[in-house]
Amino acid sequence: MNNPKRYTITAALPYANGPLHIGHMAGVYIPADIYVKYLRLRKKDVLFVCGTDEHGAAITLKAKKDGVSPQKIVDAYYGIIDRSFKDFGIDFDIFHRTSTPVHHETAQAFFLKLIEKDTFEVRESEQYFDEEAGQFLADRYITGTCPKCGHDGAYGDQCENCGSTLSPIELIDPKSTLSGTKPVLRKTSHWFLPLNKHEDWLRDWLENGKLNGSQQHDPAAWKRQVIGQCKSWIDGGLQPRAMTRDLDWGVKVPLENADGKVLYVWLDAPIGYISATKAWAEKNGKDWEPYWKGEDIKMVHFLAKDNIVFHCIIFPTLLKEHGEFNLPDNVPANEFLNLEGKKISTSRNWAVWLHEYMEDFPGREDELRYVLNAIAPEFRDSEFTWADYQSRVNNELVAILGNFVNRTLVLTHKFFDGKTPGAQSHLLKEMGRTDGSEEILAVRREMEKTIESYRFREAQSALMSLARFGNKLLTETEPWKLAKESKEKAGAVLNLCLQITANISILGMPFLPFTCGRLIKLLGIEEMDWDRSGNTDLLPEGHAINTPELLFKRVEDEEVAAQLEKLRRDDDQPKNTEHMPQKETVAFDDFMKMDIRTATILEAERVPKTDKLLKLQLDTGLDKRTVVSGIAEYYAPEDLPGKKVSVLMNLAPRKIRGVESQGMILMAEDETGRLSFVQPGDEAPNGSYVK
Ligand code: B3M
Ligand code: ZN
Repeated sequence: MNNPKRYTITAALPYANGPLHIGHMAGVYIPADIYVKYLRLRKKDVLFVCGTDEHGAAITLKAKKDGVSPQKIVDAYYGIIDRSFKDFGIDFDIFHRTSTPVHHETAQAFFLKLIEKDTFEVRESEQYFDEEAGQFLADRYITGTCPKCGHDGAYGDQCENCGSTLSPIELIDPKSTLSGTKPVLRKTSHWFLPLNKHEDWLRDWLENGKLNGSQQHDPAAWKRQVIGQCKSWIDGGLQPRAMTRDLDWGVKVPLENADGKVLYVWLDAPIGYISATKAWAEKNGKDWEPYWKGEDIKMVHFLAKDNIVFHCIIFPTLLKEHGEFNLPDNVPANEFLNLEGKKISTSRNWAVWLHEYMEDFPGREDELRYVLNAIAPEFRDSEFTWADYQSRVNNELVAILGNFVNRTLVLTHKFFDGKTPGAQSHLLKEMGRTDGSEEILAVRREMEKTIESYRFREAQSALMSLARFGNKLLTETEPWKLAKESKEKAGAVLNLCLQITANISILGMPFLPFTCGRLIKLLGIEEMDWDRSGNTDLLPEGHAINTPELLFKRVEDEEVAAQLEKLRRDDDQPKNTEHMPQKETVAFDDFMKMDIRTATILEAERVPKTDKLLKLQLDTGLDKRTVVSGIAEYYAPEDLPGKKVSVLMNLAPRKIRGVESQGMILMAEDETGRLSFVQPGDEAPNGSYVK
């Protein structure tokens, strides 16, 4: 599309089950934000939407793990995620939520339209059901032995030990994670999207850009790996996919006889882009439809590679079936960012969290934006290391950009009283130099070309080349020496340097918004449109600039060492627990029903053929009894005799792996799942009440 009237830009909705880390930023949000800021500087009509994805097993599992309601989880993380986006200058028009009424209504109406169009096939299938918990089990809620490698603790959808994709039916000895009981197969019916029937048009659309016979997008403008991934999916044969689930958290299926059923999270989440648009329009007195329906819209979805199939195959199929909405013009998905040689892992806390970066490096948001964009995984996986962060900040931002701007401003104050000297291109020519206009314009053009083809790393390098050009000019002409022989010549050089600086304040805005904001203040100018860039007359003769201040600070070795130390310390270690919200209120009487006492471990041994379980003999003061405890990953049996513990005595006895467990040892569990004993002091003899 050559000159769209509107741009609708979406960024993948992060699950509201954890804070954001640098992988999210480099993969999705920084590229999207650069693109949007650029379009806005070009005065385009652009809408940038995002929000939290608040449904699906990712949320309910986290809620179960923390022992709180899903609502509590999503409320807590919505705030944390929203804050991080604001902190790093990610400029959404709206940051919405999929738990809002407008979203539920929009998703339900969309679904009903598809029912009307006969898009789905209702199919009956057998699924695992937990009779004790009284509910069907999502794949992730079932664990068992992996049929491929024998690993005990594989999930219903995947074995994390050997990486095989599984279906819950394949698990040997399946167990429900809700009740620990063996689930039973029960018949249930769901609405399936017969993707197999959509292969032909999807292929034509993805590979040739054709939709209903006309050219809808330019496939040459798409990243090869995105089309490649889709092609291999389609070549492998698309399967019908259930678009509903038996769950009590999510958007309810708006039909009769559908009690206990919700929309599949990947049906509801992308509709979140539409409902966010509606909410934005409502708030701003605008019309939402022109951003989704019509010829002259350019719609671009930013996301990471694990979301490609949902945005390039499933969502387009739903949109096309619905009939009223546009399909995306591009999906410039990124690959993954690794950290210090390993995959980023939320559960192992191998990550650089944005809210922690803010604490450790306040006021240095642009430094992280810059580095993450410089190494963004645009075409292949890439890696963040703290040493590389330090070297890019010190050798590029400080030594090139910061140094150039600072020298320019300081020299202008020193020799011209802080006033812009007049342009003198003939003097520059006499000195054997160009007047810079061609070079600056070339940078602008290069940036436009690369940004518009989603190559933001190259665009940022082009920006830096402008600062390099300016630095070289200063170093070679030495205006501080020139000023002594010819003030005019020194003025000619500094004029050009100031014009370059003003250009940087425009061209750099999408990449370094905070820095460019400060630069504008230092130059004493208003923010200018992109179209003003590429010129050497941005600052008129005599224009006063403000007192220089440094734009960037060096990253010291100690700061890098501290970050590395923190990563190592935190790796597999408890994370702070501030994100584990408080559970629901209980009555005092309910608490007092629990008989918790102090006890001492007498003997401990492993329960055969298990990874996690220990069988413990306890002296409870009242009696000697056996308790099975899932702590074998954290404690060796030989270290346990003599340890004081707290026991819930009146828990109904349960048989675990053939051993009757008479009670439960109280453990403290941190966010990573690591367990440690809740220990009474030595003063409390066995059998003392804990209350
Ligand atoms: N929440 C998956 C993810 O965070 C999902 C994206 C939804 S985009 C509509 O990776
Ligand atoms: Zn396995």
